Amino acid sequence: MTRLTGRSAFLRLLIEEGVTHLFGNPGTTELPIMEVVPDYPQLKFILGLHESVVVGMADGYARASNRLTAANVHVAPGLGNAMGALYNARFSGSPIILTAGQQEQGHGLLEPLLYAPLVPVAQPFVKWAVEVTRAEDLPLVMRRAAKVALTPPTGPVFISLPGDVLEEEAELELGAATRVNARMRPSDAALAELAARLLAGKNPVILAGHELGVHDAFAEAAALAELLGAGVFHQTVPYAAQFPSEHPACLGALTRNQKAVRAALEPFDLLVCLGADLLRMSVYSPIDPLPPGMPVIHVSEREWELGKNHPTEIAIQANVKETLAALLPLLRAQRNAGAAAQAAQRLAALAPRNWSAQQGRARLAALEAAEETPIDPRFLMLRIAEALPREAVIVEEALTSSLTLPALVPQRDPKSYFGLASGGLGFAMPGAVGAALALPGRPVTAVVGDGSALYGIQALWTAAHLKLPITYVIANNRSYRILKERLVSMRKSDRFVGMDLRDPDIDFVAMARSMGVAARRVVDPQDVAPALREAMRQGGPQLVEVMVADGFGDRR
Ligand SMILES: Cc1ncc(C[n+]2csc(CCOP(=O)(O)OP(=O)(O)O)c2C)c(N)n1
Ligand SMILES: [Mg+2]
Repeated sequence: MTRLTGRSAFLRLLIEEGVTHLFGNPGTTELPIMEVVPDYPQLKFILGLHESVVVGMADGYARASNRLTAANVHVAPGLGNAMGALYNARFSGSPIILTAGQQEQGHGLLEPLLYAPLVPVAQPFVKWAVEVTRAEDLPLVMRRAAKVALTPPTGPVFISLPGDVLEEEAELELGAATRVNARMRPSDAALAELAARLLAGKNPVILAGHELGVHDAFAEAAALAELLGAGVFHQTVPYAAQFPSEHPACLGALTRNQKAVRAALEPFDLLVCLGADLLRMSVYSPIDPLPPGMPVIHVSEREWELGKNHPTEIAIQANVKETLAALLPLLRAQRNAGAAAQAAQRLAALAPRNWSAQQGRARLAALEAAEETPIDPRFLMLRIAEALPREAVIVEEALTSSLTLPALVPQRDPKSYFGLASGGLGFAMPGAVGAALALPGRPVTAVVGDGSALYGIQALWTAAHLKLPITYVIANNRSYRILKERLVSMRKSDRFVGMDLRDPDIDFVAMARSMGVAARRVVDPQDVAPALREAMRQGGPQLVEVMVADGFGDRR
């Protein structure tokens, strides 16, 4: 037993659970915590200047490290500000313990400023939400929160910390961490059935998901693709990297367009979904993205995803790496010479349309637009791809401007790419900070649209404060171009209201400099490459604002 205040117990328990960074934005209700932060140098406090940025940084850190991450925000308004980022973290399954200071119990009843019950606010977006009512419960609550966040399906949890609990002294037994080993592999019978079904497919295709990246299973997935002679699509949502793009079986990413996805899948007779979301879409369409009657095999540790929207012939709740490790020897043993020859033939036939072939075409298209001013975003993406060092980490949220980026920059390793999660904007600016903290030694390049950047622009200050090796490339088309495009294509109107970021124009260079980030603006296509090279050479946080075409003749 140790006699401790609630505030010290809170920090000690975070540290004992392996947390190294506490992302936060403090207020009066968090002062007890801030007071003791200096007592625990093992836990680095990372200040974010808005709660969406705080949770966005934590999300980036969690995605890039797959480790338990902590974030603290300020009572009801702070939690409210964080909800969009929390929604993102829920999609990406980030194991975050989100806490908020709360008005003292009883005092809250008087409805003071800043008070509202916090648990019901956080609840819909987290795996578990609870308010601590006695300091003596902190060990149990914190240990359980860590366990819940880290057990697949991983995801954020929320704890409300009333002031009186943080002040209270109690005799505490801090206990010890529990880690649930959820690296389950299927039963022998299930593996045998799976192997037989896979070998019965005449023309299978694989849908690769982020669980392959999270569990470091690129090699196993590649071996499966080779054994089956199956092409591999990246899943529709790029929470994290999914499959090495340069592998000859890689066919690039499926879009979130139902009609296009269905057409892409139609030629195949079996869809093998590995640690992926089965065709998560965005905008409504009456068309089902899965071709009618297409048989599906789905392996995921996220039980909820299995058979969620589509009947699934074989649905297996298991760890994808363990499953593949057990499955591959069976397939090797059972596959006959005829099947092996057919697989090799299918694989060879993918060459003209695999990722590498697509990259060649994307490169040519980008080069054809090389002279255009304003700069064609495809040309910008090509120049970014060329400038990136091999070990670079991409954080991406540039919508229309970055459409071609996944075709130009290969996913090489599980930490090489972090993109859109829930559709909610505001991840990339702070996410890059979290990724840079989680992956020391790896330069981070954040490719961000002008609109998207403004949902998390304060992250620039944290990047400057911590001198992080991040290059922010802002694709500035002075608009919400995607909304304009959709108004035209979906509603046949070009009366653009609320989609232009002009008059006054936004000066990202001045904004970056005001927060301590060196910045330059590029207008001429031939200046793109030198500006990117120079920014990346500097090492510290840098911003390159690139004026790109708005797609509508830059009319005002
Ligand atoms: C939090 C949040 N608010 C609003 C939106 C709606 N939205 C989707 S795309 C978009 C425009 C993004 O602009 P930008 O980053 O400049 O990319 P562009 O469309 O110009 O390529 C907006 C406002 C959203 N997805 N998330
Ligand atoms: Mg824009």
